[in-house]
Amino acid sequence: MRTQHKTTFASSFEEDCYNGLTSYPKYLLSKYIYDQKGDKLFQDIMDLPEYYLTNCEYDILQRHTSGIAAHLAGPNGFDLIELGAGDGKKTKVLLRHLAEKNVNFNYLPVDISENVLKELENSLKTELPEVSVNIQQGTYFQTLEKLANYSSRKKVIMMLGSNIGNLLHKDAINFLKNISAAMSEEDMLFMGFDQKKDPQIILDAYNDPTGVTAAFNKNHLVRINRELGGNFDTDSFMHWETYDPESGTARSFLVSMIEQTVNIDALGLEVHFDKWETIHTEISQKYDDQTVNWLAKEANLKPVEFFTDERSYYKNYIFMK
Ligand code: AVI
Repeated sequence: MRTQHKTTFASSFEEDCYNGLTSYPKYLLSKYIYDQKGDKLFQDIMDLPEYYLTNCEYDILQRHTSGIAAHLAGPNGFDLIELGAGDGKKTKVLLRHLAEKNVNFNYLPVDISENVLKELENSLKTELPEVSVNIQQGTYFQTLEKLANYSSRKKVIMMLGSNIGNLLHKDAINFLKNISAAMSEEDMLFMGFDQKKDPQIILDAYNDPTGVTAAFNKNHLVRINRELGGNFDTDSFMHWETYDPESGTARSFLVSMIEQTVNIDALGLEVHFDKWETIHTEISQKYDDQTVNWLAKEANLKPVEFFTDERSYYKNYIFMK
């Protein structure tokens, strides 16, 4: 590996890749998996029979729609702000119910991708034309700040998919603190947390036999090759998943099956891999009530209710300040 330190970078993607691949042990940040191809692979993951998370949350929203809606809707209506709205498949269950019950609410889906938001807006126009939709393109916290004075009504901030699980606990606490700072006393946070369960079920969810998850993980390398002029041979890396049932942390790795050197032109970097050397690529944290209560307390939030599926694989909690 070259020893001189690069100090100027054209983007945070460059800088983060440089830092991760010159560290020991090596790592890459999971947020960079999601380019167009990564988004598509994640959609495919959500359709896998092994990836139980999506169906569990869908099941919760279907079984407990009226209970959830009763908690979220304030007496004067409310604004429903969804962080990371995606295709809205799960959210539409709730939106449909709220519309049928004539609840007075606005739906404000937040996403970094204008495309995703436009598609969601168009699908809602045909499927649920009675819902008032106001798309918000931007990062989560910039948008929450911008929406602070959007209306005087109760705000419900919603984040589905156990996306918080991709953060280390200290980062999750900061994330929740930022949400809490955007909430007033009557506001609510509705958030999904994947739960600890039979460790084999978790390992299978992140290591499907068809190799979709492996391709998703290797998209890190594909993206570096395309955008940073890398020459990773993706076949010489294997996807590897571990799960620690005590901490509840599932960890994804790419393991170099041979000794090799990879060049990344845009970073001016030669990266050496010993045989079986690893790149840590993602964590997917699994929770129990004790851990969720602790995270909430650290972030100045209180869990006031939760909803779960038949097997208690997954929980959606409601938090207030
Ligand atoms: C987006 N996130 C919650 C997924 C998860 O379960 O950690 C990403 C994922 N990684 C591998 N499979 C799915």
